[in-house]
Amino acid sequence: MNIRTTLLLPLLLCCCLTAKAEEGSRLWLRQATGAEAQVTAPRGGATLQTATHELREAWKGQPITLRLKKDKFLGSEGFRITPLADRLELTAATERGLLYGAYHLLRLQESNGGHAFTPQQEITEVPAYDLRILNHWDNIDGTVERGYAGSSLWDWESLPEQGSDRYEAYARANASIGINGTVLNNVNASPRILSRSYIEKVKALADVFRPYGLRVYLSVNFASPMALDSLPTADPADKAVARWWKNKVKEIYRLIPDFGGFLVKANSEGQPGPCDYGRTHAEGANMLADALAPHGGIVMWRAFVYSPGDADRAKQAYIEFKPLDGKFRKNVIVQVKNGPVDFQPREPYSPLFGAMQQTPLMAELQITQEYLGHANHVAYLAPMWKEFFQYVPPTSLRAIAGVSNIGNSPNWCGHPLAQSNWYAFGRLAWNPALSAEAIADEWLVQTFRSLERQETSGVDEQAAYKAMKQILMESREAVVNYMMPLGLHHLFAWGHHYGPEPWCDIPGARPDWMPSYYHKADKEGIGFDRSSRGSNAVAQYPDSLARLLDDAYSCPEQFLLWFHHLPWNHPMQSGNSLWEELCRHYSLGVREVRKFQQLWDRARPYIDEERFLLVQSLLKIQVRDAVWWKDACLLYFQELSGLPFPDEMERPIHTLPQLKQVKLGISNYECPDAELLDSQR
Ligand code: BDP
Repeated sequence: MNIRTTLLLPLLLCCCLTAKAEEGSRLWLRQATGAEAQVTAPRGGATLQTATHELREAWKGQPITLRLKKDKFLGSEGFRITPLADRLELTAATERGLLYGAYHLLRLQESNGGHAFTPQQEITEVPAYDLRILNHWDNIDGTVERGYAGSSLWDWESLPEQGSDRYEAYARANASIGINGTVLNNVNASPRILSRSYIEKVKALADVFRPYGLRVYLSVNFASPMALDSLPTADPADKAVARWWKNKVKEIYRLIPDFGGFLVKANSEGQPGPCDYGRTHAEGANMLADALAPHGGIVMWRAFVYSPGDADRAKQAYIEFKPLDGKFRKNVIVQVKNGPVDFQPREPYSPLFGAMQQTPLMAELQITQEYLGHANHVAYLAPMWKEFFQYVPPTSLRAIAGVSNIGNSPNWCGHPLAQSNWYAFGRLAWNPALSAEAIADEWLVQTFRSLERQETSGVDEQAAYKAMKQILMESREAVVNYMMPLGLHHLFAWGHHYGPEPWCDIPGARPDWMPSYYHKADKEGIGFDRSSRGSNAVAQYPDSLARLLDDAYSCPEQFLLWFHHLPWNHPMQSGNSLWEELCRHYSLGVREVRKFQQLWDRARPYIDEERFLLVQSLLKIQVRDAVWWKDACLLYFQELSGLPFPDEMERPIHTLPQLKQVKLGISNYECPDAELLDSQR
């Protein structure tokens, strides 16, 4: 062997072992095509053709027969897979059911390492909710509110004339995980979305999405009649206003016969609404519901309301909406954020769930990581959503919405691992009983399985998957630890909600937008007293839970400072004081992310270099940010507590004055890149 081959050999070996570079655009749908499977299907529409096509292209197992068969149990979207002696039978009552069944089979095949397999038993799947919907906070100027993955997918300028491959790829990805609705535009809605020219653009998208069972919905601005047609009022009790909405709805349905309906943010954060005219949320919602009802459309009316009054912000939605229970039309669903404040890394559930027995409710979850490190930090959110379901039984909900994390970035979500949250949202909306672990397993193998290597069961490779799964499973808790443990919330910097600013105090700004409103830290202690001695928010929860939360010694420690203001020396279950325990959590958060770096490196030989390196570099940012969070919060709180850091705690590497100077000049809430952050430090 000469010197050149000796040098080249490791390089060649390395090239063979490393998977081809991938930018992540294929999401979890990377299966090989050209399988030419034997698929028999009746004649049908575009949805059935899509199902047949997907199976023909990728299914490697025995022949399949697709059958449409009335079946009450399966409803309009369920399916059944029956193994017969010589083939599989996939039955459903509708073409959509068959499409979901086809994707289910392909998912099982991929989970089997991409090898042909035969289900041993009959499989029956029926979605838990009829409405599994993404909310895009996309503006018509192409920006995305709280979006961290580039600009909007919708190129409004070039629609309706021009399409994009991405529109179909988007619909297909959603169908593959059972998402069947999409609200295209921001809840802070421009009235222009209802102008004739925009409805035509929306129609063009609806036409692309339809074969994939994906319906379109729009967010509407309650004052649209005034903005678009100069009506003098938007009062829901005004006949001309109601007529305007009826006509507008007719206009939409003429172009989009299966249009889903409206999502409305009203009288919230400056948006117009019925309360501007002394009417209730129910009166506003019902007026729109009456316009939509003849066409089968629905209204999703958001309960995200709060004003800078005296009442604790966490109590306000309940105070305003509970008295309206039973007053909404049948085709109204009240959409409630999972927690009572606003998508914090950890919140208790919103007490509105369970409080409105006569009103259909849907949960609004946030997939985009507005408060969990944007697209820079890994935070797999399925464990957070499962935590929510522990308190709010899935059966008590009518539907599920998720605020999308999708943009026009090549890998759709910015962070390669953030795709798992889009995926997990869809899977949980279909079946909330699935475990976060099982979803992580499914997603990881479909997303990272080497397409070149045939065998996937090597011991080392399994260890790599285990490492990646550990990152996912521990990531959300790590974020909670380094950002706001023990029930702390809203310590974010003004505006962008990325970095820490527990000291933030902008003269004249709304107090309920300031961190000090939430942490209430002073010389004596820290936390928001929502017990019966404080704002009494606990009383909005069912009695037995309220009693548990009311007592600082029985309140789960993960919610402690959400419900209690406690002295720094309050004894914790661990035997530590509250101050020591806070220090311990912040340090733990930093250590956990450092561990993610090591775990990630284990996956290197088994995944492609492009995604590997991107995640590796993002983890560096995450570690830096975790240290930033820890130092900022602990140095600031230490100034108040006057207590020393526990011996074993890793010492800060910043000073408080340094950190107070960090100002991320983030326009449109884009996350900073490492250089910007560094130059800001
Ligand atoms: C907050 C966001 C804001 C949204 C608002 C909402 O900061 O951008 O408009 O929620 O949900 O989380 O309406």
